[in-house]
Amino acid sequence: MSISDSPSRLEAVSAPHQPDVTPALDDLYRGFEQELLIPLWTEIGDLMPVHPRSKAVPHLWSWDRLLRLAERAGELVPVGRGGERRAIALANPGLGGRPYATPTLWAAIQYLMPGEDAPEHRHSQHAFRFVIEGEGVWTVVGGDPVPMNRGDFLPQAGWNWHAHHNAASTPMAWLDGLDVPFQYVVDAQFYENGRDVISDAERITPERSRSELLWGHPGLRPLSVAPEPGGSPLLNYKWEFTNQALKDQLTLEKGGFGGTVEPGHAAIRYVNPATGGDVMSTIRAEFHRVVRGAETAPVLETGSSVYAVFDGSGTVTVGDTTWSVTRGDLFVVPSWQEFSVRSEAGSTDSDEGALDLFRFSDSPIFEALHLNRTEIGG
Ligand code: GTQ
Ligand code: FE2
Repeated sequence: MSISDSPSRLEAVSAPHQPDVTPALDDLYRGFEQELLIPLWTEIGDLMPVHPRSKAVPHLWSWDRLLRLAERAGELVPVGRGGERRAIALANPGLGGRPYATPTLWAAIQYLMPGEDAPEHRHSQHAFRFVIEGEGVWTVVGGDPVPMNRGDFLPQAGWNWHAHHNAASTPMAWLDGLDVPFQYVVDAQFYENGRDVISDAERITPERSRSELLWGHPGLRPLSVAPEPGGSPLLNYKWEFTNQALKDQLTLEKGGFGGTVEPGHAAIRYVNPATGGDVMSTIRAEFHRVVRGAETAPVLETGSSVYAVFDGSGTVTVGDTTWSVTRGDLFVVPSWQEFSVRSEAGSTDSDEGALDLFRFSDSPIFEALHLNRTEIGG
């Protein structure tokens, strides 16, 4: 196709509210094209929509199918220098085949076989791990071995050295979240390889990391150390504390003392114990518990989220799409798409018989730039 026949020019010349096509007008558009100029009036609807129209679409990945493929990768694909991690990213079908769950967020299932090491490296990308199943892997962050068990949330701010090693006799899978797409689009990335093999002193398997011994006591901070700028100094938010916080909110609600965000919906945000703010500058993490039979109010928010179904089962609605979800499933909520969940009866570990959802989002970016907006839908 020649330049003069490009659809954008033909569309532009024949757009509504535009003068009739004349040789002079045609010549003007040809001039724009040759000088690499684009007039606003041909692009306004796409560039300045009345509300966000994300190219990302709502999508659900089933845990069973993901895990089966991760297991196959464990048998067939080695982990080591170069590839660095056996991590398999969720690729949102609206984002052109890129390994992006949303326009800003990377989400992946990472799989490590017994005895395997993922080599040390560091990068500007902020990252976390959330354990959906299993135990026996230690992530070594800045020389501090941190245990990973089901329900644990492990933030790891950018530019920290990290390696993972599986000290158990069984494979382990977990969820990774990073701000890879965001740092890609703003060209912020730096990356460096560390040692190929971690030392024996780092291969120990303590139940609590040094970071937890220092920072893991509610409301108390050590005077002996200054917190790291850039992210939370606490490297593991253990499940027992998250679970207890949610249980206590629901107990208060039952006693008529409130404490929940809405009836039957307890929720917490993971925060930096040194600041009370988000655990990382680009990623927010939360945990939601919706008791059996309860429903959340439909809400629209700027920014995108990825959810992991930690336990229970229910129905999730994102925009025009509704899914039945169950333990381990992962799904995406794009910017400004109405979102609600309903918790349903099902077999579950949590004593409330609730739908338990881990969520991460790019909200800190939106809040820092004053682009955050929330609306109750319905
Ligand atoms: O575990 O260090 O999913 O560097 C993507 C990039 C995990 C990691 C990912 C990473 C890692
Ligand atoms: Fe990494």
